[in-house]
Amino acid sequence: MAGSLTLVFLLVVCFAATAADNHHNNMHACKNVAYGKSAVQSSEYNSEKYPASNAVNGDLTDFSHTKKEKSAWLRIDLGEDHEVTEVEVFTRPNCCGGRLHDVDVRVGKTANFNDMVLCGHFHGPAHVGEKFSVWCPSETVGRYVQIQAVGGSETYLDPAEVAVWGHL
Ligand SMILES: [Ca+2]
Repeated sequence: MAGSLTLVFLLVVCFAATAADNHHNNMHACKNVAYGKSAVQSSEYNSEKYPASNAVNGDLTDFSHTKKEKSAWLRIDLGEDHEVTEVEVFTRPNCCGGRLHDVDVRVGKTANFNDMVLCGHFHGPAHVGEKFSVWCPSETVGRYVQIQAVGGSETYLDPAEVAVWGHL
């Protein structure tokens, strides 16, 4: 429930940002452009139960899940370039929020993490049921969004959902 309320709140923020952009004649709707898109992750803990697509299905009660490894990552393919404003990463509702720490969020026109624009870094750790947000530099455009652990230690990456707020 708390997660759903959070999503609604940030929709409002997103629309406010859209209104502020109107002086640029940017009338495109701001929306979660990751929803229902394809996603891949660095490894599969259980590809049937916890596929990468669970992170972009709009359901905060299920999650994607990598194996425990260094530099675990999740990459979303938005299908085409989007101007990305903000990325939100939601932890699982009932467990393991503390696994989410020392994470970079990047957006790029190619799937090469090192060539992507850094939108933000989350030091963490998060708490169960929490989410964190990063705001991309203005006019960040890309097709791929990647969440990657950069702390150097082995960790699972198991977010409940990743919302990417942007424009076409
Ligand atoms: Ca989900």
